[in-house]
Amino acid sequence: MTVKIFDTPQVQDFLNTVAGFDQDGGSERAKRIVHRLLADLYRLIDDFDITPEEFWATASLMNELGKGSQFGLLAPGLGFDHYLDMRMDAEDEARGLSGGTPRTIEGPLYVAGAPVAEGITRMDDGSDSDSEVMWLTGQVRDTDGRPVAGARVEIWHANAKGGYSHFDPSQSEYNLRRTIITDAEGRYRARSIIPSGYGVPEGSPTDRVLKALGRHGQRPAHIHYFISAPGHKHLTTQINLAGDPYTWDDFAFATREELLVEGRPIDDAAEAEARGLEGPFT
Ligand code: MBD
Ligand code: FE
Repeated sequence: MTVKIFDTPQVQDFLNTVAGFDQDGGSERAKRIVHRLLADLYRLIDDFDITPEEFWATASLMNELGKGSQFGLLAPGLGFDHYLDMRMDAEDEARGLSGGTPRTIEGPLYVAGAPVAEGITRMDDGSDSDSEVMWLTGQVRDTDGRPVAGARVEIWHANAKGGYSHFDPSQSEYNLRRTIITDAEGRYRARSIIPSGYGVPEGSPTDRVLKALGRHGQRPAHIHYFISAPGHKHLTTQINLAGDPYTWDDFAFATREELLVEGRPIDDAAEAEARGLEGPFT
């Protein structure tokens, strides 16, 4: 039998008590936020006639997410990371800050403390001889187009199986994770291997939520960047390797037109030398 109790004074008084409105201590902001959150959820329980079994199954799913440290993986799948980006974009626009490479989400797989190199580095440990060599080169410029020397470029990406070191026990520590300090011209160069897209682990709690929505947990091939320099706003972004079937079907909603990069074969040794694409690596 469907009952509706949310709009009764008893329930409204009860919500106020639960959110600490009758107490002096605590934080006003926390009280107001928890009150809103609980009100929305209580109303949802009424409107969808959520059964106790459904409620406790959800509690159990949340426990599993926590045990597997997976809330950070489900969050982008539910659009939270991209929604926060949309809010920061709107804030920048309202402040008149525009131009430059657009931001996109960090994701849950960054690890601090990667090896630091000056100007040029090699990111892969050389253990994966089947993967194709990839060079990442670029120049950090400020919004007036001036090169930024000494900027920190942190790069991390998956291997050809879509796995990230630290989370994938088959890889060495900090494989495919480096920090490069830009040279006098603001440039960085990194030798690495071409990554594949990431897929949410089959059967994981995140996968079960996505499956319930009829969705997949695939990301297109991508490379993460943090760019920072004193006196400049931190940039969190990614590039996408063009041509991936998931480019516009990313479960984490991170693709942006301006971040699509068309790879290009370098088969001319003279060009490679002219562009400084060789060791020694620091
Ligand atoms: C990833 O590699 C990633 O970048 C995001 C956002 C989510 C899961 C895996
Ligand atoms: Fe990623």
